[in-house]
Amino acid sequence: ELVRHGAYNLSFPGDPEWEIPRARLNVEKIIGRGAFGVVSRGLALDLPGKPGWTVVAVKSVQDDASEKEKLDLLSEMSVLKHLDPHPHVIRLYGCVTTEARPLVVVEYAQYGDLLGYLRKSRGVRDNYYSDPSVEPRTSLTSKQLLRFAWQISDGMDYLSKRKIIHRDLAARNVLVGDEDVCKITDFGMARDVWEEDIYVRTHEGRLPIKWTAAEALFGDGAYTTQSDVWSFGVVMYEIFTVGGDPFPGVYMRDIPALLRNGFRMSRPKFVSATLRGKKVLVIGVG
Ligand code: ACK
Repeated sequence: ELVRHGAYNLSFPGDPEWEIPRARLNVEKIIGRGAFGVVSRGLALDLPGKPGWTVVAVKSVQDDASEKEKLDLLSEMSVLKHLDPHPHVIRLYGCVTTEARPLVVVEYAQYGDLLGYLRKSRGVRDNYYSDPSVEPRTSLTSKQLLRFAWQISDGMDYLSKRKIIHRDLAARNVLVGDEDVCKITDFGMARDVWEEDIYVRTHEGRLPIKWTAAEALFGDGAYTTQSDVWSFGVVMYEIFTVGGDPFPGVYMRDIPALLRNGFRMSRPKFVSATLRGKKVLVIGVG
């Protein structure tokens, strides 16, 4: 089914099963803006199975977005449509395709992205994210950090079982919701996402070099569930350095050659002895 868009003459693939009547959605405040699009907080009335008002996040595109960018947003949504609600994956509520700009309505995660959450836990004066020789101070316990890692692995396990390759797993693409629960987000868009200093332009688009598996960087550039596992390893580095920058001191442009020569990121200097030692009990954390 196609929904026609008068003045703009654009067409989006509508889906009556997921369409939210525009009148039941109040878009309130912009909470994030970038080359990728715009994220706002909003309220939705009477979502399926949720009577009354629900706080939601509304994803949209910039005012000057091309039709391709609009369709990309809806293609992310079409990935989410095939998932059942999972505690560690951001949940899709529906979309609005009856206006010039499509809106994708997802679960709201009140604490924002995990990278910001980790960095905030260091306190306002601690800005040493990129200096691995400075021990991070944090209000988070090792157990909480381990729980984040477990939740993300659980969400990724679910995605991989549904044959979804994320391609852009990173702490910036994990959200923290009620009770500090991590939820994976921003998948399906990876190849089209753009962020300075993280993605570089290639024939395929932009790549988050420091999070991308060696085999996906060169060779045929194929992404698999295993390349998501590599990214998960980098996320573990981000978690246990409490928001540290991966590959400290290494220029992004040097990474492919270094990896090809067998170079790997070293273990962070400041990880608590219980996590570093052999006594880590991962089973049952969660
Ligand atoms: O740290 P933040 O507030 O959390 O800043 C980023 C920004 O939008 C750009 O991605 C926030 N954001 C994205 N999706 C959601 C969501 N579902 N719930 C809450 N905040 C979100 C993210």
